[in-house]
Amino acid sequence: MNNTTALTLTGRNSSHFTRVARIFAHELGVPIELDVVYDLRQRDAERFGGHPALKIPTLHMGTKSLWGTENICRKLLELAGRSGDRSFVLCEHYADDALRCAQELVWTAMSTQVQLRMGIAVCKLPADNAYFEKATASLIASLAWLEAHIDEVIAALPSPRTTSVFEVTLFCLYEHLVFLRSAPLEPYPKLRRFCEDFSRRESAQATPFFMDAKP
Ligand SMILES: N[C@@H](CCC(=O)N[C@@H](CS)C(=O)NCC(=O)O)C(=O)O
Repeated sequence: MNNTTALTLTGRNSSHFTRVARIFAHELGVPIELDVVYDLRQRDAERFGGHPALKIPTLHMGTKSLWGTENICRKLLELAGRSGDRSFVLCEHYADDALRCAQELVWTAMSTQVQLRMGIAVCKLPADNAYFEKATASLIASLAWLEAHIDEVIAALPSPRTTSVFEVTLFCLYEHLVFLRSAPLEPYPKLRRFCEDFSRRESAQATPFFMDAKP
């Protein structure tokens, strides 16, 4: 693998996991082309860039592929020749338990959002099923915890830094909730302020959420 190999990301413009990888690439100055999956209900791994679990995103580097958003962020740092650059804070660099807990809640909330979206909006299952009601309760409680702890968690990140997996994932989670209007966001003013600040970055502005229209 050399630094001139073109990179492609199988994903969607409406996907918060995809956006995490794209923001990371942008912050690192690594060009990456999006290969859009138009229908998430498909059952053929080839339609998901070869991802056996039928998920997005997958990063393609010549003949090699890598899936898992966190893996992709780590790989992008390597590809940019900046593995040792601690101004990009990966999860393995966290030294604080509140920060580790917060990251776990953000990943979980992102997956819960997928569960709700795939189940209710895409597959048209009843929203009042106990399965989705529990998922919604989990999402709301996670957001409340993040709102209550965001100051200490941000303070626990190494400084100075360019960015961190925590900040990028929190931004993408919150913006995705705004985009899909899937939860009332009034109870979380601190999360909103954090995301307003983050949204001024070029990387955020270059990767807005929108629904990909089938060609
Ligand atoms: N653990 C995976 C999760 C990826 C994920 O859930 N992606 C969503 C889109 S944002 C997806 O593929 N949803 C389709 C499905 O769940 O069937 C990662 O880190 O990349």
